[in-house]
Amino acid sequence: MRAKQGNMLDIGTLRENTWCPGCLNFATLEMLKRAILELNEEKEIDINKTVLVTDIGCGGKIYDYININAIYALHGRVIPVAAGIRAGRPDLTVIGFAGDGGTYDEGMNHLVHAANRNVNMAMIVGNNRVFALTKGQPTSTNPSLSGMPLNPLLITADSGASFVARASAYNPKELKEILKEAIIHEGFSLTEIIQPCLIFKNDAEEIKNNTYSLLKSDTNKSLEILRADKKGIPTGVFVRKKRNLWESGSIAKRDSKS
Ligand SMILES: Cc1ncc(C[n+]2csc(CCOP(=O)(O)OP(=O)(O)O)c2C)c(N)n1
Repeated sequence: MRAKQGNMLDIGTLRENTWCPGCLNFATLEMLKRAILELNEEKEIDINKTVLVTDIGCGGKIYDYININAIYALHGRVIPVAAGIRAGRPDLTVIGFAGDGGTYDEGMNHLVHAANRNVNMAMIVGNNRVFALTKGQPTSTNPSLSGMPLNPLLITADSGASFVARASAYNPKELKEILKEAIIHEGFSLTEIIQPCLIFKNDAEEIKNNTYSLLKSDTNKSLEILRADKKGIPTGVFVRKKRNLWESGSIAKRDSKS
């Protein structure tokens, strides 16, 4: 049973929050709750037909703090679980939520294929460039790992994703706006939230100084800038297009041919 707060539902929980004090995950939690509530009010989604699939990790603990239908997936396996839900129940709005470790390291194969098949789900990734819950090992977006950090936004765009975006946890207004669009986008959407890990990779100043918004720019131009800029951290929407969906109908058609 959800309580009403003013005119809006309250989808918080009474679970003790174990994130570190000041963690940027608090900003993301608040904006994700507001995005879901506003979309529900605007009748863009039905909150009772919305499912959150979360990973193991600090970010994944968001499962405990949002009172909507949700499932904890194995580490790195948010996307296949979400895709399975979507295949069986195409009437549901499916949101995946994970860290960069789970999505871009353990789960990279799933990201590439879900983007390529255009699975109709919204994947949200908190990118703090470390495996935070296991105490800060570098992930593949971390320059200290190989000297050549991956840019998963480009990999996902080049895999055919129909929506690719990045927001900063330091710009909650833009974050909420992008999350709302990503959740109702028809097809696969990736939204990366750039954030520091205040304990194991505190590059808060670097993020604040190097982030700039392209949200109001044309997506083709934004994607070009994303490819070219190796130092800055552009935010905004880099891909926004319509493609055929991977739905139960298309799986059935494929199976009947084999
Ligand atoms: C299959 C598997 N491999 C490894 C682990 C250990 N593990 C749990 S959380 C985690 C790190 C999560 O990092 P990330 O996905 O970046 O999320 P964050 O904690 O930074 O939010 C790891 C390696 C696990 N639980 N299961």
